[in-house]
Amino acid sequence: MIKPQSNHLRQTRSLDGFWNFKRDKDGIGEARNWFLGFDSECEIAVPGSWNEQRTDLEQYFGIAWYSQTFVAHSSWQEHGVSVHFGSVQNHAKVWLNGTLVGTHEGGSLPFQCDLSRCIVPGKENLLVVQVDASINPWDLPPARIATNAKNEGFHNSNPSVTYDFFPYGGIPRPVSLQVTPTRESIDKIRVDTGLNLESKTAKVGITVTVKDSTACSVEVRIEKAAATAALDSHGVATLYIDIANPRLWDLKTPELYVAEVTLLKDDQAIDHYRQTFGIRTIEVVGNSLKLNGKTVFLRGYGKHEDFPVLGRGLSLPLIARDFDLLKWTGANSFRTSHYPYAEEWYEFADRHGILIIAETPMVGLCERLFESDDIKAKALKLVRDMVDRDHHHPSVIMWSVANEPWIESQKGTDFIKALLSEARSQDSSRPVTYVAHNGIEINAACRDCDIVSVNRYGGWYDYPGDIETGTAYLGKVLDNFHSTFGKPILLAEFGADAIPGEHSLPSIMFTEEFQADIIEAQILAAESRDWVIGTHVWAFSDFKTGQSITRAVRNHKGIFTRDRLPKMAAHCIRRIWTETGQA
Ligand code: GCB
Repeated sequence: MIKPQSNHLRQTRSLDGFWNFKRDKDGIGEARNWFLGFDSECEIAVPGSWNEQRTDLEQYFGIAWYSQTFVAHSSWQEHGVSVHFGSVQNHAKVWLNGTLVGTHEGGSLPFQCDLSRCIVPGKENLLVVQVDASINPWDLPPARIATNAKNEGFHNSNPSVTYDFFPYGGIPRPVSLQVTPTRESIDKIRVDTGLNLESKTAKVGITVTVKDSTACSVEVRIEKAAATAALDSHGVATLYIDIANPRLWDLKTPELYVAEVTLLKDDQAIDHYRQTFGIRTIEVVGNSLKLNGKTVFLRGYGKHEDFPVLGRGLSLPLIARDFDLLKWTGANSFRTSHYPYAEEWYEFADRHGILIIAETPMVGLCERLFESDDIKAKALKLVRDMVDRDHHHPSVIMWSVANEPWIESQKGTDFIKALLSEARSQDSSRPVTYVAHNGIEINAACRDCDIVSVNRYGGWYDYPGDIETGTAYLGKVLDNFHSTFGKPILLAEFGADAIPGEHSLPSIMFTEEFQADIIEAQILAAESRDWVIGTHVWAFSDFKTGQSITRAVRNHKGIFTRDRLPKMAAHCIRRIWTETGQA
C-alpha cells in the first residue's frame, strides 16, 4: 500500500469533514443493516478522535458507526478507485453502497479498500464505517483482563487498559479516495539504499508491486538516471539505479531524492507515483551510533499523538509546532511511543532533519499474550506493516518492536526475540531494539537488540522524592544493563510529573523545580557514561490517560503542558542541550 497522491495520472479526493455518527451500544447495528445507512446521532469531525468532540462521548469506548456520501465522477467507471484510511481506532469494517469492501484490525496503521467493483459513477455513493473502539484484553495494545490483574501494566486505570494513555476511539487520520487511470496500478514501492561512504556511491534498489497486472513494465527515474524492467509473474519488478556522489540525508542537510515510478502498458503510461527517500547510513559501531559514519548522540523525547479536543486526531499545525518546540529545546530525535504515528510526522522529520525511533503499538504485552500463537502472528504482522509503511523515511533510524513487555518466561523472551528478528529480516539497514523495564533477569531478549533501550524513573517510582539516591540507582541500572549485554544503551524514558504552576523550595515531587532538577541530574549521569548513545526524556508534553489515583487528570511528565506551554524543565533542557553542543 502507498499513501494516496495526486499527480499527472493519479487523483485524490479528500473525504475529511463532518461525518454522520451513531453509537452502537448493543453491537446490533450490523444485524439492523446500518451499513445501508442509519439515523445520525450527531456529526463528528474526521480526522479526530470522538471523545473530546462531545461531552457525552468522552467516556464512550465501544462500537460506533460513521457515514459519508460522495458523488463519484462519471469517468470513474474505467478507473481504479480505492478509499484509504490513515487509521481507524481500533477496528474497522467498511461498506460502500451496502457492500462490504474491507475490514482492518489495529488503530495506528493505514489500510485501503478497493471500491472499483461497487462504485456508482456519476451518482451519490454511501460509505459506511463501523468503528470498534471496545476495550479488549486481546487487542494490541491490550486492555487488562481483570481490573486488579498483576503484571498487566502498572496503572490500575479506568478504563482498564494496560498502558498509560487514553484509549481514544474514532477516525483520527485523513480519509481519501485514490483514483488511478486503470485498475492496473502501482500497489507498493520499496526503496533500499546501499551507500558506500568510502567510494561515495549509492546503489538504490526500487521494488515495485503492481495490482491486477503482470503484463506491464516499470520505469524508474531518479533525477537524470533511469531504469526499466518488466513485471514478473507475481506483478513485481526490482530495478537498480547507481548514484555517484549522492547528496546525503543528515541532521543539518536533510537532502531528499524522489524516485519517479511509471507503470507502462503498450508503451503508454498508465500509472505514476513519486516516492521520496533519502540516502544515508545508520549503524552501531562499538559503543556508538553512527549517522553517515559520524557519531550521533540522541537527545529528545518520548511523545504521544495527543492534544485537547483533537485526541489523537491529526493536526498539521500541531506537527509544525511540536517540531519547532523540539528544536527549540535542542533535541534531535524522538520515539513514536507507543505506536506508529501519522505519516505526516515522519515526512516532516524527513524534510527537517529529525531522527525517529519508530515503535510498534505493542505496549502492555504480558504472559497470557505470549502464550497465544494467534497474538504472535498478529504481532509479527504489525512489525511487517510498520516497516512496510515507514522504511522509506530517512528520518527513521531504528525500529522499536515493543515497550516494556512484562516477560516472565522463556516463551515471553522468545516472543520478543521473534519480533526483533522479524524487524531485522524486513529491514537489515537499521538497528532494532525494544524498550525494557524491570531488571536484567527478565530481559534476556536484550541480547538480540542492537541497542539496549531502558526506561527508569529513579527518584520517582523508585526512591520517590530523593533525586540523589534515585540518580545513583539509575546509574547502577544502566551499568548493569551495559555490563550484562555489552551493548550501547539508550536511556529511553526518565523524568517526573510536574503540575504546571506548582513550585517549592526545596524542590519536592510534582513541582516544576523537582522535574527540572531530576531531569538535569539524570541527563548528566547518563551522558557521563560513554556507552550511552542517547537520552530521551519522558515526556515531550502532558497527555491524557485513563482515570487513576496515580494520574491527576492526566500524565504530567511533559516538559510542555498538554497545550504546549513550557514548564521550567523545558527551559532547563534547552540550556543543557543548546549550551553543550550538538543538537
Ligand atoms: C513508562 C511507560 C509510559 C508511561 C510512563 C509513566 O514506563 O513506558 O508509557 O507513561 O512510564 O509516566 O509512568
